[in-house]
Amino acid sequence: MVRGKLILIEGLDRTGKSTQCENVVNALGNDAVLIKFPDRTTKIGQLINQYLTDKDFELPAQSIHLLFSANRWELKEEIHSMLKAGKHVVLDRYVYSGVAYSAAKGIQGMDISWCFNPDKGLLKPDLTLFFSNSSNMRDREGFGEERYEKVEFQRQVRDTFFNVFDQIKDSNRIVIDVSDKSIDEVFSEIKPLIHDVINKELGECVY
Ligand code: Z5A
Ligand code: MG
Repeated sequence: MVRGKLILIEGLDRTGKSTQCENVVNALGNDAVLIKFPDRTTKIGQLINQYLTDKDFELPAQSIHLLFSANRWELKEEIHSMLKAGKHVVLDRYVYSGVAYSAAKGIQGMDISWCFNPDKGLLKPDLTLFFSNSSNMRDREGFGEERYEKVEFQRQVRDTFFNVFDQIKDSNRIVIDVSDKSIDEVFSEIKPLIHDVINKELGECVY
């Protein structure tokens, strides 16, 4: 059995990650499964959801950071089993979001290295597509509804993502500039990259 590939779409808020994850999974049909982080359906995911949507539900930054990571660990074995069974797993956000959103808060001691530690040992994607933009995504539907959706914080997150990429080396990561591109244009750009990775023979990797 040839193992499936782990494909991650990461990026800034409202850059169209979920839209393109769905496009990819639809294009791959029965061979692919979509997993979105945070997975708000688990016990830990429900706490994360409450934190993101209820401004009166406060948690220390360290606690919510560890919950996001714990949410990825909850699904590690399930993802591993699907890959071993030959399914491609498409991830909508993962470790890089975990590190960047927490480190961007600028809390003493919560630097990139501290934030990355709890994710060490998780499966590393075979391909990471990072959606970047130069234009403002705040006009896209839904922006501003959740805790982190503030223009100034998003600017800090953007800078932090690139600092994270300097510190966590990953030769399987490709930055896609989605500014002023339609949904179809972005999909046309990523389709050949997905096609390439699923046809490669690759060993399994962990962070
Ligand atoms: N977070 C964290 O802190 N730590 C972690 O470990 C993880 C996450 C995993 C919730 O994430 C928050 O959790 C997030 C990071 C933090 N906070 N912020 N900010 P989420 O993934 O659940 O967030 P979301 O609600 O799904 O939003 P999103 O992911 O940022 O949006 P998106 O997936 O990138 O965009 P979309 O839903 O595909 O598209 C948004 C709208 O734009 C929609 O109406 C589309 O039809 C439209 N769209 C999409 N593409 C285009 C193009 N190309 N042109 C025009 N319009 C488009
Ligand atoms: Mg999304």
